[in-house]
Amino acid sequence: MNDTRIRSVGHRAKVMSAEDAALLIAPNTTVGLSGFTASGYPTAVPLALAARIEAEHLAGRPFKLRIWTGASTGPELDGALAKADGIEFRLPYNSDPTCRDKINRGQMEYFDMHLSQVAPAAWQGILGPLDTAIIQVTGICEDGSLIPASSVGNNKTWLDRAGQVILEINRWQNPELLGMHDIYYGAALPPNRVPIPLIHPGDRLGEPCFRCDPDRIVAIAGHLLEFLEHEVRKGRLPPSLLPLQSGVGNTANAVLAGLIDAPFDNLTAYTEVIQDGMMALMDSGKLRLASSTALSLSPDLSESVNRRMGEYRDRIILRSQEISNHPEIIRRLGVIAMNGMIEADIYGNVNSTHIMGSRIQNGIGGSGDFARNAYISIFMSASTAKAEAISTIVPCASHVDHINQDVQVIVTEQGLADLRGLLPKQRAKVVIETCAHPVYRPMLADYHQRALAGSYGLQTPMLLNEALSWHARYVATGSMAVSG
Ligand code: 0RQ
Repeated sequence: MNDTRIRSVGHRAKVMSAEDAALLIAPNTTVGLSGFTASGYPTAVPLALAARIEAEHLAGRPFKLRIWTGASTGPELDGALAKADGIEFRLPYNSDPTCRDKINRGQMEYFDMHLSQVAPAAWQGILGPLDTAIIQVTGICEDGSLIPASSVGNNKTWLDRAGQVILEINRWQNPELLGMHDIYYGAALPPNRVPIPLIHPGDRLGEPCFRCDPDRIVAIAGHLLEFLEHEVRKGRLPPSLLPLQSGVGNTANAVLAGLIDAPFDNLTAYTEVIQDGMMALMDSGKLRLASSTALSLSPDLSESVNRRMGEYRDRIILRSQEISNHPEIIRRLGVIAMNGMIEADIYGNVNSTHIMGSRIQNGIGGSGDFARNAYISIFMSASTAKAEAISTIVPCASHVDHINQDVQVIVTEQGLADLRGLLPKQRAKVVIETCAHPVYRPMLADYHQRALAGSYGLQTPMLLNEALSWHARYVATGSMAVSG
């Protein structure tokens, strides 16, 4: 497919109808939509959502949403959702007559805020969590960045804060819009607030496009693909690879879907959960069969897989978890394990479970079964979390689930570190140079240099008083970065 509006292959694999996109939105959740006046607001997904809400109401099921926008929008958004009686709460500015009527009758809550204070309030969390962003864009670049439409409003914040993102492409707006926008990523809450360097009305401070989390995932998949192709060329992996294992979570799921573009055929999987990404790989014909203990699919995919279950019976095998995760079988088959992580330290010790060393996220699950026994054990994550306030590459992991001996490859959107055969000091150099985010890379390099000069021992250099200081700083200030 040669779609000039969607240049990122990873995004092309996710194209769906407005009706299917509307199914991703659950009742009683908060949705942040693009739009500032009747400009740059999505239409197809809100209309499909309004139809869905009407159908739910007819079936006697309540369905209301909390709606955040940039300012007023148009009839296909505010008007349609209000007519379907689907808006419980709305902010900020509104000019839609149906909304106005419902607000004045006490049937809709309306929070009339200063427009400049909406994004900071969303960042402070005082408005509650944002579940979904529905953003109109005019295109998606090769690297996954998003070309804005004719309004910017709160879109950057919605994209940064939302749990899931639905993009609607406006194919009417001229592609020459690219370059008109200035998307500034330097705004921060006190005490990290710094002057916004806008001196003249024509100053450009930021970037022409929105960043969006999935492009990190597309990049991770790209690095992984390159690595696997390299291993095949070297003769260390056969052309159909070895059985794949893919862990739980957003990253592992999306990275697997990204392998659709891989030049490999006849793939197999020996894993413990089959998520949407693996089904996409199977539907593409790349994945011949998958062995697992569970189908763990999103609600809308469950429905279509359930309808076609007969087609999958010969290609999916479900087993007890003592077999799906059996160390001897994983070792014998030579599984390529790909698991998500919370953080890794510069020596390749991986934390899969604890935020800042003490707060449990999920649990170790099957990651240890696979990591220790895999032919190649890969851990992946975006290089930062919480809007760059946290580096996922740290001087010292705040909790260790997978010791460095069980971790052969670390990959972030920045790059892939192949740690096989490297000594601790060599591992640190490669991890810092390839995986760390540019904001944190110099800080890590500086730490490592000073550790090399002043550590108690030189096998695995460490500054005892500093090793966990990044985590302590985050807990104290809300950021691992040193301000000023
Ligand atoms: O927080 O939910 O508040 O937004 O952690 O992060 O990036 O969406 O990652 O969904 O891929 O999950 C390790 C948890 C990764 C998963 C883990 C925050 C981040 C977000 C989720 P929000 P992402 P993923 C065998 C494999 C252990 C079990 C396993 C997991 C949330 O992969 O549970 O591997 N693994 N099983 O913001 C603070 C950091 C952070 C961070 C991420 N460094 N510091 N917060 N987050 N990194 C299969 C089975 O066992 C079934």
